[in-house]
Amino acid sequence: MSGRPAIRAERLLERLDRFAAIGATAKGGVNRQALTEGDREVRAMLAGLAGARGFSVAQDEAANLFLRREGTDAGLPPLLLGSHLDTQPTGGRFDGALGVLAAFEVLEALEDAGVVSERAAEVAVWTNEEGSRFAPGAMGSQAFAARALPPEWREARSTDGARLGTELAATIAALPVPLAPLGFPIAAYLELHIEQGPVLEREDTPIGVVTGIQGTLWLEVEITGQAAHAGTTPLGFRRDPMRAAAAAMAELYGGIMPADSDARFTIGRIEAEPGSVNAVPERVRFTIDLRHPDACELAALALRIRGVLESACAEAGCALSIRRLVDMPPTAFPEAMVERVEASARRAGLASRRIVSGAFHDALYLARCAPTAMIFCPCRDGISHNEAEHVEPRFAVAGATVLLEAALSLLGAADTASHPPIAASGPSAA
Ligand code: HGY
Ligand code: MN
Ligand code: MN
Repeated sequence: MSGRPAIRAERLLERLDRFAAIGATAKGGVNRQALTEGDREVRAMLAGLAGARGFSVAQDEAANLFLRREGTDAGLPPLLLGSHLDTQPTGGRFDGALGVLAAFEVLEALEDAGVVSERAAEVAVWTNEEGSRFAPGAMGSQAFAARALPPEWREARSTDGARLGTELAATIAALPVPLAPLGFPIAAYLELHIEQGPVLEREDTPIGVVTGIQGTLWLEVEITGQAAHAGTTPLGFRRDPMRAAAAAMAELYGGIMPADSDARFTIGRIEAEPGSVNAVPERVRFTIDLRHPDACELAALALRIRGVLESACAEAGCALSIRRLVDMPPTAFPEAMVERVEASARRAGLASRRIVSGAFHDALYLARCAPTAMIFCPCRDGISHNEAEHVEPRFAVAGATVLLEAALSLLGAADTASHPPIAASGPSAA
């Protein structure tokens, strides 16, 4: 080993700029939605960088991409590091991309230093984490953890009318590399991500040690009434789904978040059919994103939402249907992994604090496969899912440094008596 592995800040920061150019928006953000040409372009770019370093590249039938640096024992489950490269429609340069490029930087740092590890280390690029073009989110990591891709997902239609199965096939075909199995044993999983909230920046703490992820429900609400003439139809003759939706929304906005500071209630998308200025709509469809750290509270809120919608629809003479698009229960990461990340931050000389993630991440599903941990770094004003998303270079490098330290400890390639490498037997409470 030629010297201790180290993150090369300029290489990481240059990559972040280069990748942000793919799908760059006029306002300085990124629109690189899942399984679009931009997504395929960055996947190819990363695969090229991996090939240039002698790392092998593979992808599975969910188009999850794997870049592998071999260890001495190919039979051992690898250490996996990763995140996602797809973005929101008006996304930022760092949500997902920081985790992927920092993970790749870790592999390069190991290679530069000639680290010999028993286990392979792999970077995973998970398909469609955002879920904004095709629901559900965290699609690739869910399929990996379940070792199956539900057939009905392939028929999912995007907001721009595309069929998921078609886009998935095009993405896989665009990168002719060996096919990886959908799901395979891994020793542990690490993910670096921006906090997407204000806590770390407010406390000027460079590292967040994520203890878990709150629960998330996505609902698609459809209210059906009767289309009618806007000018000639008196109130008593209307069955107006927009009126039902507006009444329910007012009650839910007024009653959920003001009453519980841990609850998150968001209506991000709404559409009316036929969508004509002078016709009472026949149908209104909107999404609800509901989150809570407590599973029971989440379930209670979901029941309350259904009740409010049912009474508003009854009042307006409309029919109601609610489809559950995403149901992610709250997840806690193993204490041993949390402590390992804290020890890694200490070795890197960086202050850290424990934090629960308000956003979901692919790590939520990897936690079902192996010991999993997440590292957060601050983002400016806590802004994310916004083109103004920004991370100070020093924080991006700090996060990557802790990711490297944690990887070294798990690979058994660091002087960490306190945290021995993963037992050779494979996944454990590492
Ligand atoms: O919605 C989320 O929590 C994630 O950022 N996609
Ligand atoms: Mn993300
Ligand atoms: Mn996101």
